[in-house]
Amino acid sequence: MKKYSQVLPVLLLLLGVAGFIKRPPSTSAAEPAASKPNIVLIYVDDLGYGDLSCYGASQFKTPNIDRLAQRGLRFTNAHAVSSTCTPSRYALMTGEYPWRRKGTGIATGDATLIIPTHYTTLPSILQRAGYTTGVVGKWHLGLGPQTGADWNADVKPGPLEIGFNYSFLIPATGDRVPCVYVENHRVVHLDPTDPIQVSFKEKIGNEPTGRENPELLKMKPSHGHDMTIVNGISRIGYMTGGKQARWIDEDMADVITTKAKAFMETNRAQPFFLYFSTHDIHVPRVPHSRFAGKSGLGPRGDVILQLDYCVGEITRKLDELGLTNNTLILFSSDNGPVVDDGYHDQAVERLGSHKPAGTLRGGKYSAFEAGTRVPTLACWPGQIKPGVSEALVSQIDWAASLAALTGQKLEAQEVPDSRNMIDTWLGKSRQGRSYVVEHGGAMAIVQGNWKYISPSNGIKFEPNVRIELGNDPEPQLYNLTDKPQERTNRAQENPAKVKELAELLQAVREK
Ligand code: NG6
Ligand code: CA
Repeated sequence: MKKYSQVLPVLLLLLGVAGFIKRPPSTSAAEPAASKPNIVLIYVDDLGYGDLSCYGASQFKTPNIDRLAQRGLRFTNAHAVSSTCTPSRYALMTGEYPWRRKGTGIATGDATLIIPTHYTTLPSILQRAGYTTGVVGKWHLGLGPQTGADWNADVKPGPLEIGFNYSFLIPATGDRVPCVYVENHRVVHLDPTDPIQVSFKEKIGNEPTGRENPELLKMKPSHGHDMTIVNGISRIGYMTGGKQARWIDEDMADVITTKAKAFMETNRAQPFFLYFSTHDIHVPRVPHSRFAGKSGLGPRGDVILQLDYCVGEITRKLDELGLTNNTLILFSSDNGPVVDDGYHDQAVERLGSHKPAGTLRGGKYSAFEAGTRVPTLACWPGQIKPGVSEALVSQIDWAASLAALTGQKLEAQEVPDSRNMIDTWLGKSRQGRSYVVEHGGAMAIVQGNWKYISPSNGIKFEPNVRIELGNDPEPQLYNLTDKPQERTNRAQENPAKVKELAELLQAVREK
């Protein structure tokens, strides 16, 4: 053994001299231009176009996120695939439009895995490229087989069956039971003598609910969210058991950020992909006491500050590990903003002059621009030139773009709606997509300055959340250069454009 260790350095030296020691990837003609930076995707929940100081918010500051914007590329016309969570995330993972597949609407807390396990996914492509892949945070894509997840045994299939090597999950959203973390296949801190049961159909067990025992609540629901009470907050759905495993909302941001940092530390020596999916700024908005009351806008503003802190923790960890220059950070949101999303949390009363959607019309759930146009940043020091990109881009393209970045060839059926736009994401090109499909209640398509929203009989205004949904039985055509935007319907004066965009949308839908 000793002899071997003496010989080894000499051998390595000789090999090195001979040029056999592995070099960083070069871009010479002989070698493909693929590179394998770490990829950290920070995916925020319900963050609106106007919710960050780098996108014009002036009532509070988001310095850590702003720093990503200053050091990277800030997109002004980047879109989530849908204006709600599950369909956007489905598209992000599969590179397939969610409206092509049934069952991809907002998932309940007991939904089974909605991504077929034989699909090629964004994480499985990166695994193919040699990455270790991890998801930490909100999942909301269902867990378990068609017969339903068993929360007291192995909770699978889930992320580990569709391309992740590690997972630490909030199974659905914070406002849905079961209110427990799932690490890889297991509920964390589960006591087998106190098994978990979940129902979204009827009350089970005899625990208090928001409807029956409002006096027990520290935050009352404004609509829905009146079932089992966990940590003083009533949720969507009923659960019993798992008392020891239940999360404390105030600690959630710290818990998942700690897990995310640990994942990066553990995998520092090889390329990793971290999908860090924050619970903030979704309801229930329950900041840690460090942030409570700090924004002046009530809990909604406070959890934006908390989110900003978490982003700072991630970037500080990358600095500490010496990985900053070798890491591509993508930052975006799954859909646009909502102020009252079901709890009396002072979001409406304390909003003041803050504009969660900036100047855009609509919000979460909407086919208007604020539904899907979201803050989006790409930061990779030394590789991405800082600046602003007005290119029309969509998260649907992340799968194929990251495949291209990491040198992975794709078959036609893999991530079928995703296109390689890596040069645009890295700022080498300002050329955007020729069109982007937006999926609110109604379907819409943007091409150049024009936006068409297909006729829809849905309600125009959702009073609970106070959002204009973009539905109209008549076709809508907007010139996006009009100010204010999406106010003047130009369909009647421009029937040719309506026809052209309606046909384009139809062609995409039928593809
Ligand atoms: C809605 C919930 C809302 C939120 C949303 C999903 C009610 C009344 N409203 O049904 O609070 O949970 O679903 O949000 O229950 S998302 O960002 O995950 O899509
Ligand atoms: Ca969301």
